[in-house]
Amino acid sequence: MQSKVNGLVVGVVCALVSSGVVFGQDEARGSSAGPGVGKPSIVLVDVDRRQTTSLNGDWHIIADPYVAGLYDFHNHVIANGYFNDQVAEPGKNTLVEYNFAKSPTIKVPGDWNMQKEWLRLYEGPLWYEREFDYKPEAGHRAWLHIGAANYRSRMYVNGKEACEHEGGFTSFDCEVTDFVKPGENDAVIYVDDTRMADGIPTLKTDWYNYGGLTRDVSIITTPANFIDDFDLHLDRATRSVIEGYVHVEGASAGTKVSVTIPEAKLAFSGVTDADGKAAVSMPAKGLSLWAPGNPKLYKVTLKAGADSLEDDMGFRTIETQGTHILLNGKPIVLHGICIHAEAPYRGGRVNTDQDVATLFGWVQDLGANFVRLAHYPHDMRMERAADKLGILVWSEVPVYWALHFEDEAVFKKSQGQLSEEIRRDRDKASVILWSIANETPSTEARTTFLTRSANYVHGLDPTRLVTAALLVRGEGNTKIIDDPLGKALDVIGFNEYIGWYEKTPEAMDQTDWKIAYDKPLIVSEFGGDAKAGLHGGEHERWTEEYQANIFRHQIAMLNRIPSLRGTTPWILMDFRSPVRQLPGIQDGFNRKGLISDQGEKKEAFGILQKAYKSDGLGKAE
Ligand code: GCB
Repeated sequence: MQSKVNGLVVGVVCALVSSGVVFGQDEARGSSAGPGVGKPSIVLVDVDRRQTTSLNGDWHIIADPYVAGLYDFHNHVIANGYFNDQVAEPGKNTLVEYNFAKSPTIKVPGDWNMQKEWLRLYEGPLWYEREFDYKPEAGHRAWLHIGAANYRSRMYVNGKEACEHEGGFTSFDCEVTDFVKPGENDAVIYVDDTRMADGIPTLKTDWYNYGGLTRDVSIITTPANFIDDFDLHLDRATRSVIEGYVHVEGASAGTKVSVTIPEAKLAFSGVTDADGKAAVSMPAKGLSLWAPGNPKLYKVTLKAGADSLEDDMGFRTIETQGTHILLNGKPIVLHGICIHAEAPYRGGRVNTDQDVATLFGWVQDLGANFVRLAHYPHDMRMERAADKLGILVWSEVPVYWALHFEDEAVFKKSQGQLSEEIRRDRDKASVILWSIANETPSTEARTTFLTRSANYVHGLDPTRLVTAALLVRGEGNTKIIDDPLGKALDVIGFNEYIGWYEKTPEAMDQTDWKIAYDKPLIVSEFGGDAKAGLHGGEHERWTEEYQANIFRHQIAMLNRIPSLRGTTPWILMDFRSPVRQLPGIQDGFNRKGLISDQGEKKEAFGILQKAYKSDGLGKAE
């Protein structure tokens, strides 16, 4: 059984194209991530619906800039690495140069920067350790679930390496069935947030590099054979059939699978093929279709052998027709706003129900029906909330600015992040757009890389639309959208900052637009900084009046673009960024929020709100 299980786990990992970092003695900036045995992780679906033992709470930490926990003075791997969590036995003269139990603690989930002043600007390796009680169940498997570990991480349970991972914003799981024992167990996690030239993102971003275990950590228990992936969606052609698949990890051919939606009196049963996959197709006439204004979620029960999962799912279709976006066959206009995963009031990353409620409260107050979750996958609570509230979602990977597009290894990493993101969220009706990049340079290598990404995403999820936030060119008073990447996209996103990084707000009155694509457009960013409470004339930079003036002119200008189907101005709330240093104004924050990080609404909020509530920005047809 055991070898069979191991074999199957490896099989799943290959199918997933896990980012499965195998990082060894490296690499950028002399940092070293360890010997790299390369045990990959997988992504379990619906982890919030599984039996879990939370590992949130206090963890001991050791900051380890010289990676003493892995290597000796000649850079050889040491046996007594910190992952052993060794303590010198009383009475014996053993040399142990660390002690987790006597080291300080921080909370998980949470980055280290905001919890300890001495770690505020720390970027590098740091070890986490905690003990936990567990009761292994016969015939079951145990998984260490990590909501997010920024950026590279290695997971150990009771001194054994469970897996390693690269990518700071996607969730992942490592199997620890063979490592856990009844009673007290010890988890050690190594997280290194050193920025890397060949990372995703790369060295430079306009957001804070919050390091550590920034989202929930838990142990998940599953049956030996279990539903590890599924896709259930309404067919685009008739909107009267639910189709897709259920994959059962470890199942042999002929394993029975069922899907039921009791409220709609729908039931499907089938069997798995030799790969553990059962194709699903069930007539589903008369469903109440999910949409903003009707966020209808059905209880869906999936069963396979001893495993059973209950999800809450909406059913809808999304497609394009010429320059239109059709939701459930009808043209829609997306009144949106960009959001970073910056926690309101307290800073750090969004990772609680309260954070999510605050952000979506503001989104609803704005009159928006759409959010762009920039610039990386957010905590899954965001998509769950969007599903419940009827808010459409643009989801993105941190393929941001000048990545190493010519490097095949970087492409593989991007595939890993895309597949992890899609696998986690393909059950959410709110997610309609997968964004593959933001503001990338228009080079041949970039276009090849991202065209491959678009094809890859279409292959993984043909039911949704692919987009990217493109840069715009200018010639005199004309703005031109003709980035060659547009050919590979379903919906063209574009960012422009007229009135802030170029020209004046009034220049927009003279700006015309030339668009090379007969596709729907979303202006994925525009805006300008304002310090909440700073008032002055509408031509005084940094004042609320200046920002409001930009919004007024943007709204008028954008309404002259006939194919504009959506808007996500930059940004809902101010967010921490090390490239924003102006004392007294920015103080380490990008101030383009419509709301400050302390919840103060700026004048521009009201202007956008008025446009959205009166249906005065963009047109559905
Ligand atoms: C952009 C980026 C975004 C920045 C923003 C700004 O174009 O996509 O990440 O934060 O501009 O404020 O400059």
